[in-house]
Amino acid sequence: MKLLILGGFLGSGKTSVLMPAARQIVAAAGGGDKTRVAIIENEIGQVGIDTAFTEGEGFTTTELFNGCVCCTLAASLMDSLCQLEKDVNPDWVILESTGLARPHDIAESVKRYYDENMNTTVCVTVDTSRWNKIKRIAGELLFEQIENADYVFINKTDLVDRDTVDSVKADITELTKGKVYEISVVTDPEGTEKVCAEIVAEISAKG
Ligand SMILES: Nc1nc2c(ncn2[C@@H]2O[C@H](COP(=O)(O)OP(=O)(O)OP(=O)(O)O)[C@@H](O)[C@H]2O)c(=O)[nH]1
Ligand SMILES: [Mg+2]
Repeated sequence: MKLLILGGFLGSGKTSVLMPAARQIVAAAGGGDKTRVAIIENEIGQVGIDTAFTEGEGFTTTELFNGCVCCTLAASLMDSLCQLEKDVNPDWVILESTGLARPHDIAESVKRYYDENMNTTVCVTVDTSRWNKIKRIAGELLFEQIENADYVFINKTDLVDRDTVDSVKADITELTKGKVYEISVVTDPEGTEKVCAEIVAEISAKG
């Protein structure tokens, strides 16, 4: 099983990116078979708004609520992966982490406690329109999320002007070791699908 972890601050676009990513995985496998992808939704609270959405699209979705899988619910994540492998045996698991998680830590624990050879990838979304405000409030957390990401999506570029996109991109590029893409899930869904297809192909090539 490959694990794609979608991280990024609250409201940055994780769920919006999840669907094109899941669709591109299914398409890359020849289309049609949605059991190739399973989704895990992690939420800090008790209510899962995102789950109704992912299940509505036909993907098996496991909910992990009331905590964060990068800390308090780490053991529950291992249980869920084990259960999914047994029941569904998907090629890919996409995990949407909470906005307050450190996705790189999740990847590390999965390798340490579940499978040291697991193909894990961290993809982080950034709300370009709120970057300058949020970095002042949640600086350290945001920076850590981005620093260790394999891919960073500078999202919601439709809400800002070109200069703002460029300055946010400069900040992110300086911070991260990963590849940086500009996207706008809402106004350019085709562009987002294309980026997801590219990433799915790259991850698949890693084995
Ligand atoms: N204008 C614009 N809105 C967007 C874009 N991407 C996402 N949104 C909107 O931003 C809001 C949050 O998007 P989500 O995908 O739910 O974000 P999230 O990171 O999953 O949010 P949480 O799970 O609550 O942390 C929704 O209302 C989306 O429709 C974008 O590219 N442009
Ligand atoms: Mg979400």
